[in-house]
Amino acid sequence: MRIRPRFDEKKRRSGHSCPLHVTLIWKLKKRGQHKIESKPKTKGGGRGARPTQPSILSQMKSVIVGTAGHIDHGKTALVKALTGIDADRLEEEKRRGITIDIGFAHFELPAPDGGRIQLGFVDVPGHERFVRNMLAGVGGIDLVLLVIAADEGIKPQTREHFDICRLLAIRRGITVLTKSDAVDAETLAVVRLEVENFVRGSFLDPVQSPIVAVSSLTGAGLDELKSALAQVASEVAAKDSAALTRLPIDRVFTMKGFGTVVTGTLVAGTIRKEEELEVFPVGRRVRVRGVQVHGSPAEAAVAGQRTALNLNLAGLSTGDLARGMTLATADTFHSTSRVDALLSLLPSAKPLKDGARVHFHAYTTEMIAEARLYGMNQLKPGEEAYAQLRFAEPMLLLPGDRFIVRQFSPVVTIGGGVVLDASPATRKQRGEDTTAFLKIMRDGSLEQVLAARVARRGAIGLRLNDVPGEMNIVKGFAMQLIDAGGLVYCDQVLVAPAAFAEAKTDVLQALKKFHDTNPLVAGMSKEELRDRVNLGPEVFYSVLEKLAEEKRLEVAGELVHLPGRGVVMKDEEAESKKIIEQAFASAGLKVPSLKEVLAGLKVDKIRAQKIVTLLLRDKVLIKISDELVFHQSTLLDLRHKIAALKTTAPKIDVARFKNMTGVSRKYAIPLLEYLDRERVTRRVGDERVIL
Ligand SMILES: Nc1nc2c(ncn2[C@@H]2O[C@H](COP(=O)(O)OP(=O)(O)OP(=O)(O)O)[C@@H](O)[C@H]2O)c(=O)[nH]1
Ligand SMILES: [Mg+2]
Repeated sequence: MRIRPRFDEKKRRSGHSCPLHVTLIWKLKKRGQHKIESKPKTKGGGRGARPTQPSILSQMKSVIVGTAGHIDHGKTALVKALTGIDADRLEEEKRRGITIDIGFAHFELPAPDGGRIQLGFVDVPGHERFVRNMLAGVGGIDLVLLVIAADEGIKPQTREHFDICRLLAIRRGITVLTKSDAVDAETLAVVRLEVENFVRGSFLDPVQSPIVAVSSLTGAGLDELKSALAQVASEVAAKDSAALTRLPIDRVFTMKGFGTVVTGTLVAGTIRKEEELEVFPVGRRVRVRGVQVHGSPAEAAVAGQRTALNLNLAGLSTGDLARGMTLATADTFHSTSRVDALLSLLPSAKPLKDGARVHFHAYTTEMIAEARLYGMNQLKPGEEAYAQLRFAEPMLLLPGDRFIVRQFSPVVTIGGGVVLDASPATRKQRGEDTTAFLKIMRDGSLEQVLAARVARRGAIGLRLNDVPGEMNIVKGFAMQLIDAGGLVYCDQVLVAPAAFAEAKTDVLQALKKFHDTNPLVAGMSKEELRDRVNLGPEVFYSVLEKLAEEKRLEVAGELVHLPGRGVVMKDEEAESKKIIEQAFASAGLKVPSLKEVLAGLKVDKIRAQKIVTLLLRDKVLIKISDELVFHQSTLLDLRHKIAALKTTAPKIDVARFKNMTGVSRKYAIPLLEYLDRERVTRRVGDERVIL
């Protein structure tokens, strides 16, 4: 079951719940002051001026910062104090003074190296009832601000959000002690100590990650926080803008006059105007009419940027899109209903039984899943295991994607993990070595991963075109890996050397068996052989080619045979030839059908047919119609007989011919026509004149 948050429905109806900056830009555009195609004045210098240079944007490092922490600890206030933007955009949020759904803001900071860093903020709700919304926002972030109010210290959602960050393997962050103005210096020092102990040994360990005390009210500590942010953001590994594109959708709405707009954190790749993307799991294409990055029109959005796209839906309607879907590079990926993963259970969780149902969250997707544990009946708290997650509906997931699982009921975060294989083998293909395979997926180099992915498919192999999608790598890189991997190319299919060798052995064995049971036959037809060894055409023909090259078999037209086998011995051929000839010679004019003669022979049909062809070529047998073949001596006799009639009776009709020869009408007519063709007779009305 796909769970669509209520707010999406609300937004679609009201059409005005997009963030302020997006609304503003699109409104300006509507008035013609700021066309979506036109360039922002600050960059392009007005109409007709230099085009916006996406390269400038892409050169500036873009980092997504997420907030995390307990309700009311001052996350939204902090984002506003840093960026000037109120990320609480819903009317209900403003009324209740709490964040309900994720909100967004952005600003730029001077980087320590003298350049600039673009920071996109995803502000999340702290309320325990909205953890699922928090999860939709936190999936794409690069660094986290773990917000802890100095006057309250560590609270339940401080722990839960921190667990989530660790399970998602967020690498960097800053711990922010907010509301420093609300406590005295002594209390602040105590809280700091408590917090230091809390984060020690994690990615937020004070050794590498600062703990900064601030007051959003007075502004105290904000400068220190900004320079810490610039420092950590400059150290964070940037998302890969050259990778295959993925934009998990977090909002969908319509703007009057502009149509459908989707927003999300661009987690990989680049999206350009006019580009076509595929919607997952819908599997349909849409076209990008316009791109906005952090609220400004752009030629392109690159990974690490908050992105809004104005879409041409090409037959879809706005209602077909929702949070949880993904826009991605077209014609590359497949949605999946099951993934193999490494699943970790939090020490605080209850044991997880094999087959248990959980709430699964990855990027903006939320889905019910069944967790099938490999090789165990239950997963203990604090431990990890390989598991297959089976979803109620397909979605786009790729190796390396992190996810969170929450207990089915009551709903609390219990664990998470990483997708190792989004195209798992079926039970039949799998055999016993799933664990070994998943270990390679987890720890192996990309070359080893590719080799294992190819090898597990045996002689079926992996299609070249499926490598990028299955491994989430661009084609050029896939080709490099393939070239380095010692894999066998079978046209468009990759096969492991061992499987190729096995296929070769199978082909040779099948041929040998064929020759043993059909000693008089020249060879086995290619298709029959392929059928026997059960290989796909690409692999089969590559195997044939290789074996022929190695002179271990020979291909003659459509037939394949082992060297020195499948050639009929001279005397055997002669014997068959004699039998056929005899059969026709002794039959006189009352010849049997060719089929009957061939069926009576011991030699193989194809071979016999060949001998008949030879006999016809040598004019030992003569074909006078599609059905009738005679021995040449029989026809010669007939010609003599007819010629001899000429002196006594120069004309002959069908009845007389039948009488004379003793054949039925079925034979008489074709024979007379033959005689006409041979100019022994000439037809005149119903009679024949003997020439
Ligand atoms: N004195 C003081 N009050 C603050 C500070 N920061 C936030 N507040 C107040 O704390 C309350 C909650 O702040 P928010 O920023 O909404 O808290 P939040 O963490 O975003 O809350 P949720 O999003 O609902 O989880 C508000 O009334 C703020 O005015 C601060 O530095 N000092
Ligand atoms: Mg808030």
